[in-house]
Amino acid sequence: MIKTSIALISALFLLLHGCKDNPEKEVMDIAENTDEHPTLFTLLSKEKTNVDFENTLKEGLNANVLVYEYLYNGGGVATGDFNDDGLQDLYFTSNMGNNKFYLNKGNFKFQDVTNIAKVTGRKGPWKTGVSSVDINGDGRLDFICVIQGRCPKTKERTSFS
Ligand SMILES: [Ca+2]
Ligand SMILES: [Ca+2]
Repeated sequence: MIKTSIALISALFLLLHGCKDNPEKEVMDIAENTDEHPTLFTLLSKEKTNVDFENTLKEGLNANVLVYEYLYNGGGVATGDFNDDGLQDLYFTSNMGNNKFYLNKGNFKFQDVTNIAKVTGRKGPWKTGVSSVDINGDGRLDFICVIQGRCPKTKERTSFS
């Protein structure tokens, strides 16, 4: 009986502290950097960085957690100096939309070069992640995207660097 009561009280405590009224408020609290609560990271706006990538999911009959349990696992991000200028660039995968590739221009400014580099990824779902590696051993960094689900044999391996 005592173990059950302790478990219920613990569950109630976790439930109450796990629920927040306003998740955006929490993000803003984390971003506030004060002398009393110094932060390691600073939230930068898309207006400052030009990074406007969003992994937007559109739920439907064939896209919901009952059909696909990994629906909310998210996309991926890879960093690396893909153009050998000494600055870390960014590549984001979107589960349902177009991937985005940003070249670092310095001072936290990025340029969207997705269409120039022709690296939007395949049309439609389901792009799950990305990693940076010199996959072909030519000494230049590549990024490799992961797609989950069925696709034609001819589309199984597509690389770009
Ligand atoms: Ca770079
Ligand atoms: Ca390479």
